[in-house]
Amino acid sequence: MFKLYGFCASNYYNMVKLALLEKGVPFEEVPFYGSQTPEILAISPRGKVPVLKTDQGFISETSVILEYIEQTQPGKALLPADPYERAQALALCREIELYIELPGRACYAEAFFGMTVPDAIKEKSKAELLLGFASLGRHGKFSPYVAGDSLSIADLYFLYGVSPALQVGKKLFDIDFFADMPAAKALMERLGANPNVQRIAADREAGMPEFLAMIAAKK
Ligand SMILES: N[C@@H](CCC(=O)N[C@@H](CS)C(=O)NCC(=O)O)C(=O)O
Repeated sequence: MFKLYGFCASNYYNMVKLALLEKGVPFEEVPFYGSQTPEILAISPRGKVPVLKTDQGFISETSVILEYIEQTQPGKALLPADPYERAQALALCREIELYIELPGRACYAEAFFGMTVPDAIKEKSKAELLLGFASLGRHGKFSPYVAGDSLSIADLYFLYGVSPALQVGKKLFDIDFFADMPAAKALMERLGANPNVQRIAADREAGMPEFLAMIAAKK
């Protein structure tokens, strides 16, 4: 059985967890925080979460884990069978990760953890986020899912990569990045009603005090 290493407050961890739940693949969760200690680096080469333990060994990097699960596991397909449509869905994942999640992440310390992020970094993130959301608005189909008519890996990136960036927009820049994207907003609300998404949100809530205590200890 797969073992999913990570913690419930991690948005990348939750992308993989949702893929496994949606496909009905059995897995065990192993509490694991990223760091640069030799023990952690022996499992995760860059010290990041999540990591998937398979019968053959560990796999790191969310996009790679998700493709591995898609290639090896039965259950609901989370990528289109048609190669062109598949490429579009994967491009949307990459665009969300590179142009929305990562610039948003540069501001998480201030938006979520009571720290201060230098103005130059915030300005850079704001400019990148505006371009990232514009790109999502052009490329996303939202008909009704991000990449078309069925739930795909792009929706996992959307749900867990875009949500924190939306909060960064509101908290730090007083911007609603969804202001001109009603279909995206509606999809986010619909995804929130999915029972597996709700289960993950409850686990996240339960794991949050431990995670915040760890962040406080690091400060
Ligand atoms: N590129 C990685 C990013 C994963 C990532 O940033 N994980 C965060 C938690 S959400 C982490 O492990 N942070 C710990 C650290 O950087 O020390 C992936 O796609 O899996």
